[in-house]
Amino acid sequence: MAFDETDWGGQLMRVGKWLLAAIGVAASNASAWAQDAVGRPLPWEIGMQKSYSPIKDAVVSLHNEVLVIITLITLFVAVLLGIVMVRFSAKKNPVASQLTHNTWLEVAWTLAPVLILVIIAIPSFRLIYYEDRTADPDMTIKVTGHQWYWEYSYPDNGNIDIESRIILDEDLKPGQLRLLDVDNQLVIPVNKRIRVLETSGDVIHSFFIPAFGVQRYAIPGRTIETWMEADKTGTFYGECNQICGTNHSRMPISVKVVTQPEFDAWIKEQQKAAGLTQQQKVAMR
Ligand SMILES: [Cu+2]
Repeated sequence: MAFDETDWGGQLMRVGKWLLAAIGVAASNASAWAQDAVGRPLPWEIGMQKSYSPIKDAVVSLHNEVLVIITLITLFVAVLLGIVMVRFSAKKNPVASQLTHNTWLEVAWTLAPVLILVIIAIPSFRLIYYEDRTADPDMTIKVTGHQWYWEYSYPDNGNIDIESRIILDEDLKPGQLRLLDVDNQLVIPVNKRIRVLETSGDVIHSFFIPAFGVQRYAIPGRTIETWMEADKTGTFYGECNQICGTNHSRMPISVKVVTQPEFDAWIKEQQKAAGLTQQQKVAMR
């Protein structure tokens, strides 16, 4: 699949920033943010977050295709309305037509929308199956939603298990993002296909990372699969986006994408902290 790289959100943001600068308002406090925060929301953003993964490229591409179709439909309906208002106004057309049925016209205006929906459905289903499963992943992580934190397990790396909780407002350090930064990040290697298996320990949560185009329910008693592949190192932010209780807004996702050697070093550190024995380490091989 070839995906259009047009970044409408970025374009709109640039226009917004320019307008604000023109009236003398500081458009963004980007410098105050952590330097490596790559996938994160920005002030005055209208479109989607910039893409940093193949799935998100596909999402943006489908979005642009559908945008063309709905724009054409809207223009077509607007033109028809204009014609009706001018040509069939009470002034110009005092005697209304008594016509109530026209079989061919009715067949046409039923079939045309059906065809348009089929045209949209084909790339849409293609995308659903594309993000559903990855053929040969480089590694697997398991994501478990809890009220109200995330748990990340690395079954390929000795079942390391980390819990990730929000940094509360009063504990925020300079450069940390409110409602987005966490104590323990999900760490993954760059340019690697990562199979994500999701489940929940209590209620339904949803694992959502806009920059990777990842959005999947975490449902208790079920395991749901998706995948992600980051094409840039840095920090990427997401949130639980399924209403899951009082602190639904207090379970952000922060992903640290690092190089493979950095990832290996991090895994070793975690194994040491978890106190894995040599026997367990050998068994993992
Ligand atoms: Cu949740």
